[in-house]
Amino acid sequence: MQALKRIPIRPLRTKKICSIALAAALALGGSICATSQTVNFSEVKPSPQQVEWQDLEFGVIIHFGTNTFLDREWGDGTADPKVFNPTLADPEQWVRAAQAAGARYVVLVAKHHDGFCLWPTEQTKYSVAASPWMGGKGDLARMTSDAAHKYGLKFGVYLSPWDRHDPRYKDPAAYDQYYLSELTELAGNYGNLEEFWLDGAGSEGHTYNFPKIIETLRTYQPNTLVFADTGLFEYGDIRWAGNEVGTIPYENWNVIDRHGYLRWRPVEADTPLHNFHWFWHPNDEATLKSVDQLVTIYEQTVGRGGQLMLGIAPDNRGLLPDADVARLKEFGEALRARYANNLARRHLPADANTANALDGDADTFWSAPAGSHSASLEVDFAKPVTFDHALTTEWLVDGQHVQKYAIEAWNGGNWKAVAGGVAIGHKKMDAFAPVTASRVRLHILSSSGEAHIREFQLFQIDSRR
Ligand code: FUL
Repeated sequence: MQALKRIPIRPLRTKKICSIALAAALALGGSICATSQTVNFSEVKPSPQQVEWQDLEFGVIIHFGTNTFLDREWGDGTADPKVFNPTLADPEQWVRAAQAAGARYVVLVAKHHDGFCLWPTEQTKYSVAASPWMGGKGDLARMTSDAAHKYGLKFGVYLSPWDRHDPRYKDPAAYDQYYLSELTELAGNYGNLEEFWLDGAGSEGHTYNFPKIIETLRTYQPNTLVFADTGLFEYGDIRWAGNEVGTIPYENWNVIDRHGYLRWRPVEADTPLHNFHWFWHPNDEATLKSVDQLVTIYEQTVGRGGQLMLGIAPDNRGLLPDADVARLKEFGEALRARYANNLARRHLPADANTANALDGDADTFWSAPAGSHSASLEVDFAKPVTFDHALTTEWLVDGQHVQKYAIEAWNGGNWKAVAGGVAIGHKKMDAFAPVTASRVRLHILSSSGEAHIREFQLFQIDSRR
């Protein structure tokens, strides 16, 4: 099971915290070190990179290494590199399977906690270069980034700070240098990195020079989004959901106050395709998540305005098992089937502003009247429609504005709420008992500035199960 993701950072005197945080924030691309006295939550906006990343919605993280051959989850760093010998390693197969599920980016665990590197780094002998695979000439970072780009997916890396193999780990300054050199190779040689995963697991009690690590990353990858978990929040453009079961607690707000400074930090929820297992294990079919479980996970992550990061793991041949490939495909098909028939598209002619939220085009949006704090977006139909799900997406470039909303149906005499909530954010999915109506509205009950809605969609899903 997952250890609590925490890394102690270098102890700081109180008065220096803001300047160090500011340095880290600037290194992260110009974001603001602000206190709640100077900046209001609703005034904090995403960076262009965060806007683009949030639209990806769903990625996969790939675990593969000596653990795959030794039936382990957390290698202790003593495995002989010679055990790493996949005869059929094929990152294109991994990427195709991820794409069939609907994933739009791939993060490769280039080094897990056991220290074994999947690219032929010059910083240690403990890598694929010392394995029999491809005669020691293979490079899985290269093959995976090439495969991702070939199929139009974005690529990123995970480089574990915790290293159970390298002797320099005992000497924080020497290890920082080692880690920075590894990072420089990964950041400099494999094209654009969409996301950099900074995992705090296992690092309790170790001190790292994170400001320098982020500065180095930014030198070569100014647009990378840094995922950082609980203990490393100062460095992150993306935050951890706080669990690995695939659910984002609702309410989910993008702007978070941590230790007195506000930043836009969208959330990513990581969970493996096989319950509790990030790496492949023999005879592990029973842990494979069902399509229903995966759909629920999707709706409790992406459907709560966050990102889903699903763990996939090649087996000891270097291929995703057939059952996993089939499950990923079924999952993608189930999602597409659920959300294929947007009933709101059948609306009667509407004004151009309203039509922008009903056109299935994420690049257009409805705006509530300038300066308003409540408003309604109404959809009218020639004949009553029956629906049991709604999907609402907020245009976030100007900030997250909606703070309370209801979905209401006209019953001939009154508007009746069928669902509602507080945050909408990137995407909000609502499920409810079937309703039949010819007038439906998204009622913004409270917003910090005028609401902007990219899409308001209606579906009839449960009757088809
Ligand atoms: C955790 C690690 O300890 C797991 O092994 C896995 O890599 C997961 C994605 O992150 O913190």
